Amino acid sequence: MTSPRLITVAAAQLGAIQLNTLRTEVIDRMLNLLGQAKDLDVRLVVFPELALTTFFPRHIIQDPAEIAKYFEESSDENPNALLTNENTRVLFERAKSLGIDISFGYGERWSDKYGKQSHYNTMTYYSAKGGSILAKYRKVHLPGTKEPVRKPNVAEQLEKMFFENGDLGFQAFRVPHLVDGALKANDIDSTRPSTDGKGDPILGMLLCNDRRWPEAWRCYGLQGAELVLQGYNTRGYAPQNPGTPKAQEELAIFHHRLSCQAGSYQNACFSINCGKAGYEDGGLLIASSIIVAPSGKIIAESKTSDDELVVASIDLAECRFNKEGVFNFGKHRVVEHYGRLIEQVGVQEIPLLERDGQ
Ligand code: ING
Repeated sequence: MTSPRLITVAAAQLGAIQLNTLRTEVIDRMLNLLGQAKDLDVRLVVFPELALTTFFPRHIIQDPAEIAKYFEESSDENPNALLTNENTRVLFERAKSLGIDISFGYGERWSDKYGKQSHYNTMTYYSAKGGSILAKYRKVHLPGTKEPVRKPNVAEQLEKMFFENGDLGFQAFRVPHLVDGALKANDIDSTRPSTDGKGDPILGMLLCNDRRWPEAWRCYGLQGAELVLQGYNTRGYAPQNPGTPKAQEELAIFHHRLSCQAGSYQNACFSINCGKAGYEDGGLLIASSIIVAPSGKIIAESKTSDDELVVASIDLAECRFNKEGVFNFGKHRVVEHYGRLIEQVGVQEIPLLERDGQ
């Protein structure tokens, strides 16, 4: 018998943001979506990857002052500067006053204690009740090229130029105040055989390209994740790719759904997958923000390519069925045969066959 762990959640899809769109304008749009969420009793709102700006890695930008415009500062001395930064503080203040947890992606410029600066494609999780940032994720799987391709009819994807690889791994975290009756550490006693699935919800974060990699989902699955939050900016068309614009967009949406549905199913978790959509600086981004159940089924999906709140009431207890069944990792994983997964990076084709008759 599992008691319900109910929570109403939302993906706050954003329509396009142009290069010259002011941060204040974007944040007003985000506040508007938060207001809509409040009216629907939503407790957690997820915004896209790089939610505050255009998807700037499609541009070749080399002037450091220009690059700086797309990043939020934080440092070893002030790791939670995001809470008080001029640009972003209003988002957190509103989330707190509405009692809604928020998670969103942003460009992070981090200064370590020696003053060395690093740039990351980052996602934050803010707890409204606690009034604090609970977790930070830095994108691990950066797609694209480190150098611009600089060819006519080639859409640039320069995340490897703008960002360093995330250095925080896939660390799941528990979020208090989201479900009623969650067990706490000091509730453990010998009469209770297992607290699995009974504590505060276990969450993880992914950014865009990460969702295509089963290893990333599995790292969260192995920590008991019940809900994965994922923000994306996925182009629907690139002139260098095969197929008509329409066929390319359909395929991009197919791969997006396939990845999110497989990740959720194979790790028996819900996922909230939130995109930036529409024509941004002339490039098409797919919409299809989706909330996925542990069955792998899509339970809510955006209908437009604009700012749109996609809402679902979910019961995290539904994760138990597959976590205790087909994907009970403790019972069914066979790790002695998985060594290759971490010993090897690229493909090593097996040997060629001998020619016939020799
Ligand atoms: N963007 C893309 C994404 O994974 C991409 C890049 C598109 C990679 C299509 C592979 C195929 O959706 C981001 N922002 O990671």
